[in-house]
Amino acid sequence: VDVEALIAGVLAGERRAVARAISAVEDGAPELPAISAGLYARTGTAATIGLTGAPGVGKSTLAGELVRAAREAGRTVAVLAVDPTSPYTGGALLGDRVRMQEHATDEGVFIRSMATRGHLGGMSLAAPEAVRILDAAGYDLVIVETVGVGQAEVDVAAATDTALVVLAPGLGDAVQMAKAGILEVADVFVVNKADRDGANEVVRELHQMLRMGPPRTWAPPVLATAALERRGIAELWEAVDEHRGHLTASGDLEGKRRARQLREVESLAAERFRLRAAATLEDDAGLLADLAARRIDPYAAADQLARGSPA
Ligand SMILES: Nc1nc2c(ncn2[C@@H]2O[C@H](COP(=O)(O)OP(=O)(O)O)[C@@H](O)[C@H]2O)c(=O)[nH]1
Ligand SMILES: [Mg+2]
Repeated sequence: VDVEALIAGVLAGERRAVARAISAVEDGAPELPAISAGLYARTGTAATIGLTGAPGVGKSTLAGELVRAAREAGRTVAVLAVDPTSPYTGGALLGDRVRMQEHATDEGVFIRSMATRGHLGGMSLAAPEAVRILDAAGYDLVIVETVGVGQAEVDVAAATDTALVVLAPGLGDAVQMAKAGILEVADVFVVNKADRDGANEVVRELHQMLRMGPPRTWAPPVLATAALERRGIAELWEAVDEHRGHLTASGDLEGKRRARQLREVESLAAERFRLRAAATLEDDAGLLADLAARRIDPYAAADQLARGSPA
């Protein structure tokens, strides 16, 4: 792989280069550190939006509508549909492509599914790297859609500037969301399928849960949408804009990004250390023998390994 050409291609916004770079992230390819090094200085300008919620609530449909809103506002946009639990981009994600097909010929739109094939840090590390590639490629807006509401999905949503949590009548109730820790990371709540019975109850339930939670500097609004009928989309777009305005004005955007960088470097370093410690331990016949003979205990052995690693 010609990494220099790949980096230049991404920076020039060439779709094939962007697609190849994201594949390198999925695979945890050996050239990934070099790609990251070549792009990082050119990132940080895209706005990022996360879409999380139970399967079937309408995330992909909403993503398609947000793409339309972004294009109408004259902004370019990328959609990254991620499945943190699967090494394959499964049926749900392929369905997403079909749903967003009307944008397929628009040069200002890039749509891509992503799975975790070989990236050692899993999706919570792979997704932010893929987002940075899209950022470096010049997309004004990056929308990240996850397939469900597990811990990995919460992590991915928390790694965007504005996290949208989507519910729908009969799907993924608020109590379930609270258990998954998703309420805390939500910046905007979307109750989709407002054309169906029960949407008002979901809205009410959410307001109730929010009242019970701790006070926050940003009170997440609860919006009702009917994505299929394109109802409530303008209001949603406005709420996203407002949240971004709040982030910028309050300094929370800087804080959020700093916290994210810290977590990411910490995770990457921990992953490297874990691999190195495992390899060292396997090679250290003496230490293993001491452990087996009970001459050293696991805590002391771990300390020894930790001290032995260069910082
Ligand atoms: N009635 C109704 N159906 C919707 C609405 N939005 C999406 N759907 C449908 O719900 C199904 C799941 O939508 P999808 O966007 O794939 O959900 P995802 O799994 O969260 O990405 C599809 O059949 C959509 O057409 C809506 O506002 N009202
Ligand atoms: Mg979807």
